Amino acid sequence: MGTGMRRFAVWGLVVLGLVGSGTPAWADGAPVGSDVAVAQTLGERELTVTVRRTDGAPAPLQVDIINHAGGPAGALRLSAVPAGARPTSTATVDIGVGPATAHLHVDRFGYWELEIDDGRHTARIPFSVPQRVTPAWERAVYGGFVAAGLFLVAGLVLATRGGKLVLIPATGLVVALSVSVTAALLSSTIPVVSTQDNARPPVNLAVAADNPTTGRPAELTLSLTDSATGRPVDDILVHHGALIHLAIVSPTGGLAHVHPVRAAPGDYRVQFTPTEPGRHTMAAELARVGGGTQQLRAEINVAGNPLPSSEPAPGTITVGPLRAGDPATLTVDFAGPDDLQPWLGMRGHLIVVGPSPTQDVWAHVHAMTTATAGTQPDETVAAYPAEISFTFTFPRPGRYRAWFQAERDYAILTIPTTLDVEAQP
Ligand SMILES: [Cu+2]
Repeated sequence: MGTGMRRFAVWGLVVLGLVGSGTPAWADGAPVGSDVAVAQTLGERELTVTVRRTDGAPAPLQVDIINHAGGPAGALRLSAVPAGARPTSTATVDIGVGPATAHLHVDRFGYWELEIDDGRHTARIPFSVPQRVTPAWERAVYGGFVAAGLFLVAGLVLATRGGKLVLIPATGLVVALSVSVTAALLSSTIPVVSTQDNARPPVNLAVAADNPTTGRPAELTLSLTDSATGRPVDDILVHHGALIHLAIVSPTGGLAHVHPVRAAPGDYRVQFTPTEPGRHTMAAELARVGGGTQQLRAEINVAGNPLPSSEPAPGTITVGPLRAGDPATLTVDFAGPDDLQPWLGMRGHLIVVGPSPTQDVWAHVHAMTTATAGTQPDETVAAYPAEISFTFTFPRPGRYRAWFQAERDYAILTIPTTLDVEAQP
C-alpha cells in the first residue's frame, strides 16, 4: 500500500512537471501596458516622444525624446502628473538633434499626463500606468496548481507513513489538477471583456489662428468637440504614431505635416510658419476610442508677401499610367544609401490631395516596416531602403498633388509632385 501510494505520488509529481513545463509563461511574465510613441510638434520642434512602459507602481518612468533636424537645440522640462493631482517628478532634458532620455517616477496606478514644456508651449500627453488584472480562468489555473502542490506534499508525507489516509490528498491532487488543466484549456475560449465603448459620434473641428502672416510662426488652435454633446473630445487614440496628423497645404502646393500637441482636453495647438499668402486647406486625421479614423477639414487665410519656401529633398518618383479606380504603384527613391529611419513607425509616408480644385480626396498612405504588430520600430535604426513603393487607388480622375516623406539623419525629407489621373475609357 505504502509503496503503491508513493509510486502514485511520484507519478503525480511528473504530471505536474509536464503540465507546468509544457505551457508557456503561466506566471508573471506577461507584459503590462506598452510603450507609447507619439509625434508632437512643439513650437518649432518636431518631436517623437516615447513613454516607456512601466512595470507596476511606484516605478521609474523612462521617456525618450527624438528631436528632428530643423528644431533648435535647448532644454525641455518634463513632468509626470497623475490625473487631478500635482506633478510627482520633474526632469530637465537637454536636446540636440536625435535622441535624448529623461528619467521620471510614477507612484500610483491609473491615468497620467506627461507634460513637456519648452518655456512657451506645453504638451500634455496622456498615458496610463496599468495594474495587472488577473482573469478568473487564470486564478483557477494558479489556484488549481497551488492546491495540487499542497495535496501532493500532504500525499508524500502520508505515503511515507502508510495507511489509507493518503487517499484523501491523492483524490484532492487529482481534482485540483483537473480544475487547473480544464481552466487552462478553456482559457482560449473564455472571451476577454473589452474595455472599449461602442461607437462614438463624429468630432467637430474648429481651427482658429491669430492673424497668420507669412514669415511669422502662426499659432493654430484646434478645438475638438463631440458632435452630439458639444463637450470637449478627450478620447483620442494614438494612431500611426500621433494623436492628430495635420496636413496643411498652401495655395501652390507646399505641405506642412505637423502633429498638434494636446494642451487640454479637446484643445490642441500647433505652430507652423507660412511662406505663402492665401487660402491654406488642411485635413486633420484622428482616431477616437471606438470611433474609427476620422478626417476633419478646415482652412485658414494667410496674409503677407510670398517668401522663399524650403527646397524639396533630392530623389526621383516613378509612376506608371494612372487611371481612376485601378490600383497604382508609386515608387520613390530618396537618392542615397539605404539608411532611412522609420518616422511615425513607418518607412515612408505618402500624402495625396486632389483632384484640384475641389480637393475631395485627402489620403495618407504608408509603407509599413516589418515590425511586430503593436510595436513601433525604433526610429534610431537607420537601415531602411532608400526606395519605397506605395499602392494607392485614385478614386476619380483629375490632377492631384502628392508628397512623399521619409526620414534620414533625423531630418524629415519631403518630395512633392503633381500627378494626372485619367478617367476609365
Ligand atoms: Cu502625421
